[in-house]
Amino acid sequence: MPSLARRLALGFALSLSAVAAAHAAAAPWWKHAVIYEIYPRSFGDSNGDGVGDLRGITQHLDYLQKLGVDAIWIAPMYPSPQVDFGYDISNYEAVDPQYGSLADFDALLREAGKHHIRVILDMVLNHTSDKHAWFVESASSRDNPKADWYVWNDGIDANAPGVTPFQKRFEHDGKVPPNNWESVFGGSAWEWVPARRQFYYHRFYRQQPDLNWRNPAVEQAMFGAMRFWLDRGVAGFRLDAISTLFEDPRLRNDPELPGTNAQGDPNLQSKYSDNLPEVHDVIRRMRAMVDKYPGHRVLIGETYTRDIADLDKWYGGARRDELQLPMNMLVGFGSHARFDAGWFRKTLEDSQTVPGQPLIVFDNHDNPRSIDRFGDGRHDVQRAKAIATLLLTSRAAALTYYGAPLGMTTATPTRKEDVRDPIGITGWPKEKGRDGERTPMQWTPGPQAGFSSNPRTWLPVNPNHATVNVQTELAEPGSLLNWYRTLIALRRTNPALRDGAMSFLDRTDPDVLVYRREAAAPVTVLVNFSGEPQRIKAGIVQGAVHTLAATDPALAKATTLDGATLPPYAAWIVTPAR
Ligand SMILES: *[C@@H]1O[C@H](CO)[C@@H](O)[C@H](O)[C@H]1NC(C)=O
Ligand SMILES: CC(=O)N[C@H]1CO[C@H](CO)[C@@H](O)[C@@H]1O
Repeated sequence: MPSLARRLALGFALSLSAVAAAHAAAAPWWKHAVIYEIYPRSFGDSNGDGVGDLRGITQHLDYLQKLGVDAIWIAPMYPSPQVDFGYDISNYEAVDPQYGSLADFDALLREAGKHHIRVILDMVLNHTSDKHAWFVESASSRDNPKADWYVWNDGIDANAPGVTPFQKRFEHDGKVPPNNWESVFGGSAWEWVPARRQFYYHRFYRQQPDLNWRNPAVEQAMFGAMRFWLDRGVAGFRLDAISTLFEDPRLRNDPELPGTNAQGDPNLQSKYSDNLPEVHDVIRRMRAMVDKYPGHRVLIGETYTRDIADLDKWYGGARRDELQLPMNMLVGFGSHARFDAGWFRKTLEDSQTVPGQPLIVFDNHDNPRSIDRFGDGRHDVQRAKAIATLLLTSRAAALTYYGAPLGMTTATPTRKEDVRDPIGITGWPKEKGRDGERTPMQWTPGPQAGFSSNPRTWLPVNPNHATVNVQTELAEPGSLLNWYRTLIALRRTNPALRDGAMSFLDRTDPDVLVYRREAAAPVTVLVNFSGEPQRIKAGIVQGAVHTLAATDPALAKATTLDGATLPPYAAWIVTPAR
């Protein structure tokens, strides 16, 4: 029979764990999530046409569950003329027939639920396709019901003072575009429509007219499209190009910078066409709309920002009433990003200063794969393990991209005739496009890497699938894929890795990054970025340690850090031995 003191202590311990359980139940799922981006053309081809589809995703849910992902984000699979591979949408409330049907989508959602995987959709708000019924109507005259749904402008007289030679290149009927704004994909951002004798604005391709978000009807229509998918059960949205929703109402010229871009146009600073404050009002209303749904639906933003202070705004600052997870693109894509302990110490430490949960990103469908950006050509897989360690043991939600956990590499086309990405066709050879990071998923060493039964896949399968593939790597204990699985399993269960504050130890070491995640049983993460001889400094973790994970199995035998050496590029995760 336990003593009174013991019973009290027991009761106290019980109520503490009840509090912890209640807290865990209250913590929204996305806070600790591993989110996996799927490029639907390239993940799994169920019908043998050489292009991936929704059923191809459903067929591979077992793998995603085994990897440990909490949610998949599917890049646009809506009907689209595919001028920009799905980022030009002609109907927001349907599935493109080449990817399947709405019934296939509902089946995917259902099956994903059985695998404890949530589904997040891409929402492209900056523009529609020029084939969308809204634009067709808007472009037909100046006085139709949707006349004001896009950004229309009369242009200015071609001989007006201040008109630049660049503007003159786009003259129609004596009129030129109202300013010097450029399309991201080359040329003027203004396109002439004879039926209206006006220009419309398009930040991206001319087939992607920008919506006029100053018109409340546009917001209502877009929110309606989002509700269409929320009602079906999606867990949230990744908002594409969110910083570009609004343009300067006075349409001032963007300042010119020296030199020209890949398309041969003058370099500009997007001062008046990007990051305008009005976008935050829309996001606050969107968040309120999404919050009406149960189950912690999430808004994730594609937020390329200059610095961490800029990122703060996307959370809604201290109010935190905008995006739950604006992407931190600075750690992985900052202009000085390199495989260097000092770089990651600085940017990961910065990442901890935002008002909400950070979301770290190293890979996506728009950039060469991180294994190539951070590799040196000889230790790429070792370095990729170091990057995976930072991604999955930082205090952050983690975003990964199909193929990254395998170490799939960027396979950029070498001949112009092989390019599929329009930006690579117009920008060749300076800009070769984004096909390299979009090649078919590598499932097996067999034909077409198990992606498709069709030898003609929409992009060629990377020949390295002979060794870089799911089947082979699952069977190899030391593979990159199994390192991802180890880390994901660890971050799911370890309280320090889930919620512990992140503090950086030994802030001056140029080669070794060491940080601690605080908790009753803290976790220390050490990553060796170098080949320079140097030992772990004494006293970083005192006393005996227990290894939670290590890229080099020999490290797991060590019982103390004192005197231990990390092999080149090794990662070691320890906790005090009990
Ligand atoms: C990091 O790796 C190098 C070998 O490349 C080794 O000489 C050095 O001692 C290691 N650093 C630590 C702190 O273990
Ligand atoms: C930042 C950015 O370019 N985001 C997206 C907005 O739309 C274009 C054109 O469709 C996409 O290619 C981009 O990914």
